[in-house]
Amino acid sequence: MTRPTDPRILPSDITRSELFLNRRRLLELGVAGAAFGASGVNHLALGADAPPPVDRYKAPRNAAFSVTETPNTLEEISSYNNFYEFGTDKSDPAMNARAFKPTPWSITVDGEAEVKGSFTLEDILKPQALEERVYRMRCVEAWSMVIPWVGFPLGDLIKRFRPTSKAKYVAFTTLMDPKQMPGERDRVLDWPYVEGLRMDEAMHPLTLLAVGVYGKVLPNQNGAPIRLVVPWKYGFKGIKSIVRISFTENQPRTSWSGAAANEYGFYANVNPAVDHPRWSQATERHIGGSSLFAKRQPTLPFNGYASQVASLYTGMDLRRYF
Ligand SMILES: Nc1nc2c(c(=O)[nH]1)N[C@H]1C(S)=C(S)[C@@H](COP(=O)(O)O)O[C@H]1N2
Ligand SMILES: [Mo]
Repeated sequence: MTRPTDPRILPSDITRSELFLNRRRLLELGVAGAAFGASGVNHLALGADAPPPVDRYKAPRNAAFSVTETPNTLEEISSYNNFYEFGTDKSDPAMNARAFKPTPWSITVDGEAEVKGSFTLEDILKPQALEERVYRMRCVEAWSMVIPWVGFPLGDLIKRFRPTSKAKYVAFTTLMDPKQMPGERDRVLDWPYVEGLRMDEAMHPLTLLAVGVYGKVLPNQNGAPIRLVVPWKYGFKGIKSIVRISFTENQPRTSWSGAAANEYGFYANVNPAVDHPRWSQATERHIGGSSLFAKRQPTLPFNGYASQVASLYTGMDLRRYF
């Protein structure tokens, strides 16, 4: 993994401008506000003047790790986001992440591991076979979506770094760059955004590093170029735009527990029986469709993934470790 990067494989070589149609041109073409051509991407949902995402990550669906519910549209997935680095409203990331540059990208690996250093995204991706997985996603704010991610199991990457026996947790850090991430100029969170998993959670085959959605590169607002997806946990565990992975002996600090420890625990397993201090977690609002008349649906323990993950927490009091 420490070999020099082969410049021939740089995805940054794909000129986004070739695919770029600015808003004025769209207006001239009379298609502003309409679905974006054959790709089905709504250009405006992605943020006016944002280049449409590139079809770089077409990958076969892993049916064994996919739910059968209908996925949300790319428009929904890319226009209703939480990414405080780009603002605190759900519509802010799509607008404010337009100019964000997710290439070139590298990730620093440090802590309790034999293989450490700085690795380009290409180094990281080269040996990994990508697959599509349709996952149920659930935010602590009691809304949900179904998303066809493209990525690979985090555990496969972790093995390449050969964590030592002292590594009990894996910590993740988002890019700190207030020039590109205007939200980092406001002290709403203690930047940079950090998250962590216990090693067995990180190694679980459901835990994904995602680089795409619907076969396209991740829209910036969804955490380009690489983000974590942990489908049995509240969305805030799914840290975006990762620049550091650290193997630690002690439970790492996490941004949301740092901001409000009584509201956002380290474990954050989706649990309809444990209410958020300010609202119920028993039901959820599914984003999309005709949400005007949409009924709230019951929230499932571990977001429906209990048969796969409940055993990770045997013997733990999940009311205490929420
Ligand atoms: N760096 C970073 N990662 C983040 C967040 C954030 O504000 N900053 N928000 C989290 C929350 S609360 C949710 S619900 C999910 C939303 O992911 P999505 O916008 O791709 O649906 O991202 C998570 N990852
Ligand atoms: Mo969230």
